[in-house]
Order: sequence, then structure tokens, then C-alpha cells
Amino acid sequence: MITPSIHREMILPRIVVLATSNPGKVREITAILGDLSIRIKTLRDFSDFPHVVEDGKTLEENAVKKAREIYLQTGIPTLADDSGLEVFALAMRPGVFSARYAGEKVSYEDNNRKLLGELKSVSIEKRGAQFRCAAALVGDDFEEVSAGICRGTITTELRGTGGFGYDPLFVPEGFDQTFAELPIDVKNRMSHRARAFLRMKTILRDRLRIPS
Ligand code: ITT
Repeated sequence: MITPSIHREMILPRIVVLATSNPGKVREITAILGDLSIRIKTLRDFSDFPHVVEDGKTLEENAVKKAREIYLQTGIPTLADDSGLEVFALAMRPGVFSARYAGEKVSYEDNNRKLLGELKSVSIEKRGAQFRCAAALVGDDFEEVSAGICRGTITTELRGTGGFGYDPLFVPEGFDQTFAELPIDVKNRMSHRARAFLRMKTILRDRLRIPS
């Protein structure tokens, strides 16, 4: 005979909090995890959540910190994403500082303009870059991290209106369009975030005992 607790595990989707205030990330991550039997809550579902200071030296440290602090507030297994753009000609900058490259409280446009300015005299062959994403999952007795990278080049002008952040400047390897010009399902198949969260799917299934 099936016991009530086992029965509940089999039929109720697990709830997971996605600890990001970036709507672009929410759209992408919910699509990437779409076939997993979980219910995703975002920070908007909670009236009061702490602002997490991102003072880690690496994307991994920041991702774990964001997930850990929200998990401690909610008691619900929490996912977080910390990502950045690493430009080879700029010694991997802006990297962990991608969100505040042009300063505190700046717009995506400000960051993109700054990047174009810094690369003004760099030829197209030397404009190689990569997006890197660290995904973290924190729960009762575990902290897990998975990472993903997507290589490409930085254009000389802004192109496209989709996506967010540096997407109008980033052409992924094997394509001619920027992430902001490509359909979102194409980005979601091969981006840094797709790669990190595809690995995270296996971890989620294992840690939260989600049936395949
Ligand atoms: P949360 O911390 O609330 O998740 P955030 O926007 O502050 O949101 P990050 O600290 O991870 O996120 O900052 C990463 C920055 O890198 C982000 O603001 C973008 O400018 C850029 N970025 C990250 N992923 C990107 C992507 O897929 N496309 C374009 N730019 C991206």
C-alpha cells in the first residue's frame, strides 16, 4: 500500500524559489526548466526579501550567496544565477562586475556604450568574448553549483531588441546575429545559462527527488 507521504511526493510538484530580480533571467530560466515537474516562485511572490550584496570574488560565490540568503528567509529550496561577460582583449573584464561595469545603478545601455568605447580600437578578429553563468541550488542540507560558458564575439554596434544586458553586442559562435536578434528559443538552447541550468536539471531531479 502507498503511504500518504510517498503519494504526496509523487503527485505534488516541488516548489523552488528563483532568487533573481532580473526579469530576463526569469524568462530564460523558467523556459529552460519548463519540462521539469516543479513550481517556480520568484522574488515577486514574496512581499519582503533582503537585498543580497554581491561582494564575492567569483560568479560561483555570488550565486551561492544569493541562493543561501533567500533559502534562509524562505526555507524553500532556492536557485540563483550569477553571470557575466568576459572579453579576452580586456583581460576577462567586466566579468563579475558586468552589472555595474559603467558604475552603480547604470542601465544596460550605459554598460554597452562603455564596452564599445573600450573596444573602439580593437579589430574584429580580436573581439572574442564569452558569457559565463554560475547556477546555484541551496536547500536543507546541500549547496550545489553548475556552470556554463558560451563563446562568441563583440560587435561594433548595438544590434537587435530581444534579450537583455549585453545581448545586442554578442554574436555567439556559429551565428551571424547577436543574441538580441536571435529568437529566444535559440538562445535558450546554447547560451551560458542554458548550459548551466541543463546541468542543474540533473541536480534538481536528484536533490529534490523529482520524477523524470
Ligand atoms: P540578479 O543578481 O538579481 O540575478 P542581475 O542583473 O544583477 O540580476 P548579475 O548580478 O548576474 O545579474 O549581473 C549580470 C550582468 O551580466 C547582467 O546585469 C547583464 O548585464 C549581464 N548578463 C548576464 N547574463 C546575460 C545574458 O544572458 N545576456 C546579456 N547580458 C547578460
